[in-house]
Amino acid sequence: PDFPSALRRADGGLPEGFALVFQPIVRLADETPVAVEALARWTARDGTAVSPETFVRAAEGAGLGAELDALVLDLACREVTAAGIDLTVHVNVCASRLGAASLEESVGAALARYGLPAERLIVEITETVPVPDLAAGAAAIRRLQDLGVRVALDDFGAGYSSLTVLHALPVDLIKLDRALTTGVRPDRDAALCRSLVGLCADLDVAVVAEGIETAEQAELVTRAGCTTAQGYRFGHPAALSSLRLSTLSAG
Ligand code: G
Ligand code: G
Ligand code: NA
Ligand code: MN
Repeated sequence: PDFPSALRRADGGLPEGFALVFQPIVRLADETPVAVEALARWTARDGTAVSPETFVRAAEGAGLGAELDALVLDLACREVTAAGIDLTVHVNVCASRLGAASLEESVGAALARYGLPAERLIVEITETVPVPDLAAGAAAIRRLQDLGVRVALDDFGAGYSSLTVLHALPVDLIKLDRALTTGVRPDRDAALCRSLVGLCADLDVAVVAEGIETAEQAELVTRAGCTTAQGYRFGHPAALSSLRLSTLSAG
């Protein structure tokens, strides 16, 4: 399964076997969807479903990170505008791509091409590698914000995503990693979530709790002060057309 070749062959078009699925992000109070996260999927010619970790890394390794970002941004903006509904869309971008001029260009191009208002797009920075230079990363985030889009820190509290990063990067939103919301250590989960929600409120940073699968987990993060969440309890990643779009509203 060779994703870089498929991406190269596609030459700006859609690589064979490539698609986006979308997962709802809901307001906890009434479980109304307020946004969707676009998640890339690729099925190789031999029928193998290759995980995004694998094919995103392969694209980056082949020097095609910019092409992949452009593809995902274009397709996500195209699909949400075609759905004709006022909803916010989240798109994942690797931390290593933050600061690339091509990222800002691709964001601007996708918004302009489909007439999607910038406030409807949130760029999630996924730290599979640490942000190489925090000062440069902060400047890059400000340039994205100057375009009118919001920037989120994905998987906060796991991996490289630390308080130092939150200190340095002027993000609009953090996504609390599911390691903190499992409920396996309910007292610790609740204390950490409550503190992080309070901290983020002081910083004027929004919070989405990730990985909510059960009513107990939803209750735990709600009691800890989270107002929005994502997870299998509210919906699995699926084709945008199969989500209950009539219930989606801007958020
Ligand atoms: O959808 P799933 O849980 O399999 O995603 C696994 C990982 O791949 C997640 O960390 C997610 O952020 C990442 N991912 C999914 N789609 C994309 C994408 O379009 N671009 C990047 N850079 N990462 C993605
Ligand atoms: O790292 P990021 O948050 O972008 O990853 C999104 C990934 O998390 C997607 O691949 C999605 O399939 C997965 N995911 C979404 N909701 C849940 C959940 O409730 N439980 C688990 N285990 N994974 C989830
Ligand atoms: Na991620
Ligand atoms: Mn994400």
